[in-house]
Formats: sequence, C-alpha cells, structure tokens
Amino acid sequence: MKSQTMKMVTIKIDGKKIKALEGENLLKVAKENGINIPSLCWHEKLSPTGACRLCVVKIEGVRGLTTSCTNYVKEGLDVVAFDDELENERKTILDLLASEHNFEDDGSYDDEFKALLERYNLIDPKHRKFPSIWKELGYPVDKSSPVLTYDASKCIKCFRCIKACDEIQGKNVLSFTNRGITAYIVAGLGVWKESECDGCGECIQLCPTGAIIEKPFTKKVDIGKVEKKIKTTCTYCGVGCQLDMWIQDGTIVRTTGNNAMPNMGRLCVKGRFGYEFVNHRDRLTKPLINKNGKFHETSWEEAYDLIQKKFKENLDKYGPRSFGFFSSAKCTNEENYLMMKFARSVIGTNSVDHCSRLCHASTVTAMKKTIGSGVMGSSVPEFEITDVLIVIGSNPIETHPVSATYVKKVARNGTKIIVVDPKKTPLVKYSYKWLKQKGGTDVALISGLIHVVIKKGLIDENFINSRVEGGMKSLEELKKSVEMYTPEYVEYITGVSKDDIIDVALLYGNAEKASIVTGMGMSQSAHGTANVTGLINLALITGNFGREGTGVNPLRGQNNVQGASDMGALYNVFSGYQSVTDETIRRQFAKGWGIPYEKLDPELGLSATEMTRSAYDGKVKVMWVMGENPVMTDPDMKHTIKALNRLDFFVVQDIFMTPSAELADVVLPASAFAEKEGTFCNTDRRVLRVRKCVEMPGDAREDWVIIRDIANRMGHEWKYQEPMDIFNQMRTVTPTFAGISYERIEEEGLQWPCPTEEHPGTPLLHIDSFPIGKGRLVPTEYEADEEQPDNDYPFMLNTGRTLYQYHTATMTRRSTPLNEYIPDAFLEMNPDDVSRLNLKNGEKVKLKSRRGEITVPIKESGNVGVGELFLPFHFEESPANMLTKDIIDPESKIPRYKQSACRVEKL
Ligand SMILES: Nc1nc2c(c(=O)[nH]1)N[C@H]1C(S)=C(S)[C@@H](COP(=O)(O)OP(=O)(O)OC[C@H]3O[C@@H](n4cnc5c(=O)[nH]c(N)nc54)[C@H](O)[C@@H]3O)O[C@H]1N2
Ligand SMILES: Nc1nc2c(c(=O)[nH]1)N[C@H]1C(S)=C(S)[C@@H](COP(=O)(O)OP(=O)(O)OC[C@H]3O[C@@H](n4cnc5c(=O)[nH]c(N)nc54)[C@H](O)[C@@H]3O)O[C@H]1N2
Ligand code: SF4
Ligand code: SF4
Ligand SMILES: [Mo]
Repeated sequence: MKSQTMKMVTIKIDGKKIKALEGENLLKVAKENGINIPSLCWHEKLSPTGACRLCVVKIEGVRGLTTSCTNYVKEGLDVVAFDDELENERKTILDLLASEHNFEDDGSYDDEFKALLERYNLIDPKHRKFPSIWKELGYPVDKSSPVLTYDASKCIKCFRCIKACDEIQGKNVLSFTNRGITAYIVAGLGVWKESECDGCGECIQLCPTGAIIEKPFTKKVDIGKVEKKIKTTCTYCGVGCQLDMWIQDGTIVRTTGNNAMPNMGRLCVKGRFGYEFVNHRDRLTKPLINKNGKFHETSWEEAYDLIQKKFKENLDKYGPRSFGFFSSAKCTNEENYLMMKFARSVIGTNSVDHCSRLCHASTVTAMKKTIGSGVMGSSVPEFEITDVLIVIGSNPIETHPVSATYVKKVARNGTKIIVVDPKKTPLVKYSYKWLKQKGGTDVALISGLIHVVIKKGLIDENFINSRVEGGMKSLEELKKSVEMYTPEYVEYITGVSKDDIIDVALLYGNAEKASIVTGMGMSQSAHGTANVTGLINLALITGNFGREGTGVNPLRGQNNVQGASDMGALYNVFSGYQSVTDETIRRQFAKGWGIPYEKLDPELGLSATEMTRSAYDGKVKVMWVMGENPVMTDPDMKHTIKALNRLDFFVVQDIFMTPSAELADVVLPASAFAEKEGTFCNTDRRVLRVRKCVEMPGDAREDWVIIRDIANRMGHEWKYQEPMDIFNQMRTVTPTFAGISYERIEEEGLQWPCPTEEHPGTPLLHIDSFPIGKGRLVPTEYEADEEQPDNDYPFMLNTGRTLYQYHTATMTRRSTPLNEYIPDAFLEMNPDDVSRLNLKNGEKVKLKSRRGEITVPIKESGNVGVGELFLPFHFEESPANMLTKDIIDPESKIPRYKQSACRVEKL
C-alpha cells in the first residue's frame, strides 16, 4: 500500500518532462509514459532483479550505464533512455542471449524474447554476431510435472519464475543450479515431480520465453487460432478468482489469471488446470428417466411432462410441505434465486436449502446471534495487514490457496500466524506456533484463551463499553463462565500445553490488529455454534472488529455458497436474509412476485439435513436436487441412500451421473459454469460475473432455463429471457443488492451491501456498529463429544479435503492433471500406529465405524498424531460418509464430520 507521504515530483526522460510519485520504479514510470525501454527480467509484480541489463539507461550524476529497474524516481532525475550507445549495448545483450537459445517454438505461447529480437532486427541468425551454441550446452528438459514442461534450452535466466513462485505465491520452490551459461532452473533439489511444487502455474504465467509451458490438456494451444479470451470466475472454491478462459475451436484450451480483485492474477492448481471436466465425454447430454431401475434417454418434453404430473399429484395429495429442494452453491445467484422462488411461490414450501448447512451453518448461526451477520466482515487481501492471525480449523493452503498466498506473505513480513488444528496442515510450516489440540475440544481451548486475556487485563474496555450490549457487566458474566478454564485445566482437556495457551492469549490480546480465520474444523462439530461463539467473544472483548485486519473471518467454501445463501436458498429466509416468518416481508415478496400472499408459507421449512431425515420418515415425498451430491456428502451414507430411496419422486439436475443421480427418477442434464451467464458471490461478498465461454454438450440446458420451464409447466408465467432479467428482479426485492447491476460489475466485482447505484460497495463491515446494534457476549460451555474412541473403535477419524480434489470429485477427477497428483483415496495414519498394527504403507485396510465400513489404502503420515486418522471425502470407492454419524449441532443443524470413532482392520 502506498504511503500517504509520497509526493509528486518531476523527472526528465529523453528530454520529456514526466510527473511521477517519488520512490516509484523508474522503469515502470517510463513504460507507463510510453517510453518503451526494453526489459526481460523485470515484471511489475516482482521485486527488481537487474539480471538481464536490457533496461540500462544513463542517469545524470551516475557513472556508467545503470539498470532503470533498480532505480527510483526522485526530484530532478534526468535520464537518457535511448541513444546509440545504449541501443548497441542492448543489441549485444540480446545477441548473446540468442546464441544460447533454442528457438524451436510449438506456437503455444507468446514469446517476449522473440518480440525483442524482432525489434532489434536479430531474428535472422545472419544478423547476429554470435554463433548459436545452445545445442553444445546440453540443457536438460524436465517433463516430470503433471502440469508443465521446463526446457532449459529456452530459458534466458531472468529469475521471473523463481520470484513468481517466491514473492507472489509464497512457495519458494525454484532456484538455479550451476552458475553462468549452463545454469538452469531446478524445482526443489531436482526434478519438478519430486519437489514441493503444487502446480499453481504462476511460473508459466510469468515466464517470458516459453521455457516453462503448460502441458496440453483438452487440445494443443495454437496462439494464432485462439478465438477469444473470456473473463469469468473460477468454479471451485469461494476465493472467487478472476480468470481468462482461452477458447480455440469452441473448446477451453487454457486458463490464465486475470489481474482483478480478489486474486490479482494469481490462481491455484484447480483454477488453472481444472477445466477439462467441462468438455468431458461423461457429461450428461440428455434427460434420463428411470424405468424399473434402468435409465432411458428421453426428450425434454417428456421429462417435463413427467415432472409436471408428479409434482401436481403430490401437491394435491400431500401438500407443499411434502416437497424438498436442494439448491446449489455451484450454480449462479440467478439460478439459486429461481430455485428458492420456485420452492416458495410455485410449491409453497420453505424447505429449500443447500450445502451451506453442511459447511458454515454453525458459523452463521453463531455470528447472527452475537453480531447479527454471518458473513466475512473484511476482504481477502486484508490478511496482508494484520499483526496476529489465528487460523483455527481451516487449512487454507489446500482449500483457499489464493487467499493463503496473502497469509504466507504476512508470515514472511513478521506477522505471527498461529495454527490451531489437530492435523499438521501445510500452513504450520509458515506459522509461529501450532496448537495441536484434541479434536472436538475447541470450546475449552477458546475459553482458556479468554480466561488468560481477562486475567491479564488485555481487554479493550472502550470497545466493550461502546460496542457490546451490557458493557462491562456483560464481561463479568463471560468472566464467570471461563473462570474454571485455567490454562492447566485446558491443557488437561485439549492436550495443548498451558504455556502455549498463555503465549497465544498474550499475543492476541496485545496485538493492535488481530484477525481470526475459521473453517470446517470449527463449524462441522456437534458444538459448532459454541465454537464460533467463543471466537466472537474473544474478538469482542479485545476490540477486534470493524477495522481492517481484524474480525472473525469464515472462509466460505464453495464458489457460490455465499451467493446461494444471499439469494435465500435457505429454509428460513428469502434473498438478502429477510425472514420468512415476518409478515411484512412475505407481503413484499408476494407483491414483487405477483402471487397471492397466502401462497407463501409463514412457517420455517426443513433444513437439508432435516429433509433427508424426513424423507426417511416418509414425510418428505418429493425432492429436487440441483447441483449437489448428498449421497456422498451427507453424513451416514447408508441412511441417506435409504431416505432417498423412500421418496415418491426424486429429480436430480447435474452435469454428471453421480451416486445421488443414480437413485433419481429423472436426471436432468445441466450446464457447467463455463456455459452460462450469471454471477457468483465470493467469500468476501464480492458479486462477480460468470460468463459463457463455450456451448453446452448435447441437449443440456442452463439450470435457470430448466427451473423457469418447470415453473411455467406448473402454471406460472416466468418470462425471464436471460440471467440479467433474473438479477434485475432479484435487486428489486433485495435491498443489499439493489445498487448492483451487470453493468457496474463488468470490470470488477462489487461487495454487498450496496443499496444504491451510487454506493461504492462495502469492503469492510461493522465499522461503527453491528447489524444488531451492539455485539453480544454469549458464554459457552464445553461438553465432551458423545462418541469417543474406546476399545472397540480406538481411532478418531477426521475427514476433509486435499488440494487437488474437490468434494465428490465429479469435476476434479475428470481433469487429467489434478487426478495425476492425487488419483485415489488414502487414509493418513501415524507411522507408530502403522507399525504397531503391523501394516505397511500403501496397504489396503478395512476402516470401520458404528455406521459402516469401507476399504482404503493407508498412507503413513506424520501429519496426524497417534490414535488419529485423516480421510478425504472425495472418493466414491472409499466414501468417508459411510463412517460419519449424523449427530448434529442443536442450534445450526450441522453434522459432526470431523470426529468419528473407528477401527482399522487388516484385510
Ligand atoms: N481443494 C479443495 N478446496 C476446497 C474444497 C475442496 O473440496 N477441495 N471445498 C471447499 C469448501 S465447500 C469448503 S467448506 C472449504 C473448507 O475448507 P477447510 O475449512 O480448510 O476444510 P477441511 O479440510 O474440511 O477442514 C479444515 C481443518 O479442520 C481441521 N479439524 C478437524 N477437527 C478439528 C477440530 O476439532 N478442531 C479444529 N480447530 N480443527 C479441526 C482439519 O484437520 C482440517 O485441517 O474448502 C473449500 N475449498
Ligand atoms: N465427511 C465429510 N463430508 C462433508 C464434508 C466434510 O468435510 N467431511 N464437507 C461438507 C461441505 S463443507 C460441503 S460444502 C458439502 C458439499 O456437498 P455437495 O454440494 O453435495 O458436493 P459437490 O461434490 O460439490 O456437489 C456438487 C454437484 O454439483 C454438480 N455441478 C457442478 N456444477 C454444476 C452446475 O453448474 N449445475 C448443476 N446442476 N450441477 C453442477 C457436480 O457435478 C456435483 O455433483 O460436503 C459436505 N460433506
Ligand atoms: S524459466 Fe522462464 S521465467 Fe524462469 S528464468 Fe527461465 S526464462 Fe525466466
Ligand atoms: S483459489 Fe479457489 S477460486 Fe482461486 S483458482 Fe483456486 S480454486 Fe479457483
Ligand atoms: Mo463447504
């Protein structure tokens, strides 16, 4: 961030007067003012290197030639950028580089080096002084990475890749081996595949020559044939990275990071290389009807006929509350808005929900109760300016990789990161301290931190008096509730040493700006709401809200889980979190939608977890699941399958045949993100455009078209012609979005709330007050989990994610490079347990819980402690949810996914 004290000064370049900020990079200023000094190693995102020396200039008062990239603007600077001597020097440098360079070119990349050779008339070898010697130098080619190829004979040793890896992504995997002319890039200690490179591809994006290029996936890129590059939003996680899709022959052939917020050009391995699924042969292309256990292809008309008939029959016979709708955090805002509108206005039920229930439901419940808003209050890049950061129950390097680049950056700048997680996550390497607590004991741990903060007088009395309901009196109650959680007692419960508890409490309590990042480890617990309530208590008493670099920040998971919630695909609220039990609001929606007020159900609907239970009990009879895979993702898979099998009529709308779709009566082929227009909301409430890049396969249809058509079959007259029509209607009934239009977010997203067309959007929430006015301190009570390891089931199983696979892997397993990194299921087990049980690394075992059993190969890993196991829930052949139990948090109804007692048996 630029300092306020910077002043404008005047400099001269080749006689031209230029105004610039003092301290700005000279080469950058020259380029911005149309003085095109050649350069290769310099890149505006990187610190200057001064390696290629092409950008040499003469500066009055400085002896000899000096590189402009390592000089900075100051008053009166007088620079010569072009004269014969400088140009000759540059030509000689380029000529020398060319002699060591392999010019074979597969046409798949832009080559900045070649462009400079053209500019200096050196393309033709006859115009060069130095003979070509690259063949004699015997440069290696490294093809070992699943995503890229490095050819040292095309490398000009500019350092850009090394710095991209280090300074932008914070990974520091690359370096040079050898010195001088034979130097080349190595990853780790040798080849790419064996290094810690995680395939984000930042180096490819910044390499000026094509020495590092991506492997061809859907089709080989031919730069001359790329028809267009379309800016859109990544479909995987909630960071909401902006990317450019390169389209050739109607197919996505490459993805590059777009230089917009929130990612500023960065991507992770999924965003960059995970697009092959769009074009995959397994895509659903025709509606399917299940007749006696076999699917038959059919026409849309026939599928719609059946849905219309069954919906009407059930509505007549059992009424609206016999219906349940799963909306989708993979789909656009427009689609989610229509799904909730369908449930409420066409059927007349509030039983609409989505995967948020399985995700941050408890976080949202806790935040609503204490501060009145369940969303992330600050913006992703703000992690860069915090003083102390607690990352609790979140594994951002694998699950929000681009947000994690900001976190790694602060770690490097001296900010203390504290990781609180039973598993050793990759962030531990960057952290000041790792608190490894026993799973499920967070309430006690946080109470311990609060205990110390209060004892040591590190509370912010001003903040408590002005921003907390009941002021210091309320603190007294909190104090009483944490009295017994002395560091010693908390060490006994959690296994974290008392010294570490005191140290972290002091660090957090003393920090000027302290921030907390929270994730699934906190929320997916039978005490999820209490966990996050505790965090908010801690932040409230230390005044860590409403300023940049503070807050309790839930990283939202899916690409559009924020939007699906904002659009009211929840059992209790319409779009904009407007309560369904509030008569005034129901009247507004009835009016806005042009339906009789009586059609809207005044009672809360069923949550996703309750819908499945009610299907099991025979109360919910019809379900429509759009873009979710509950068989794989709901807890207790056997129970879920039984429940769904008991339905009278089950519709699944997906882009692939999934284990859930297998149980359906009708399967509708939908559109993937790259095939439709619309918007997503990312984790920091940024409304971002999604754009159509390619055509849908076969007869597939956009999700919003399908919902509209079925609504019309049910007797409504929905006239939406394009997603923008839906968005514009949504704005009229949703005050927080009222000021946002497609036009305004054409270039950059806007963060809601944005109530008017003039409003600039809201990067930071809670500056002067909370949505409920003052914050509330709510004491929490630690309770041990009901299911603990015992003699029969001695291990504690933790489930979650890996970087390369996404949820039920319908998309990532159909993207070759992602699948090459982690193709199959694995169970992480501590080496001591592996040898104690007489097992071998890679051996397939039986993993059993009280709910069911699976087989899975074990992976020896020091990341989990003795008695602990970790299993990703991505893999159909070893489904984690066969083992989990649907114990749910009483307030938020989220299942406990992170702790199941298990037994490991030799096969
Ligand atoms: N690559 C990839 N990225 C993803 C996803 C994906 O499937 N793949 N999914 C997206 C979605 S929807 C979501 S919600 C996010 C989730 O992102 P995260 O919240 O980072 O996800 P998890 O890996 O489920 O769990 C986080 C951590 O909680 C820890 N944990 C387990 N038990 C406890 C406990 O008792 N206490 C504490 N404090 N921690 C515990 C786990 O060890 C794990 O490291 O990721 C999103 N991003
Ligand atoms: N054991 C265990 N279970 C968990 C978790 C855990 O940590 N451990 N985490 C939970 C969490 S946080 C979450 S968010 C849930 C996720 O649960 P789900 O949402 O059920 O999981 P996904 O695999 O993301 O399902 C999305 C489906 O949408 C399809 N799809 C993709 N794009 C589109 C589209 O544009 N249109 C349509 N119609 N379909 C599309 C995909 O093919 C896929 O089948 O899982 C939960 N389950
Ligand atoms: S691989 Fe590319 S970016 Fe890296 S040093 Fe060589 S030319 Fe520069
Ligand atoms: S960090 Fe998330 S949004 Fe960004 S590229 Fe990776 S998966 Fe996509
Ligand atoms: Mo999630």
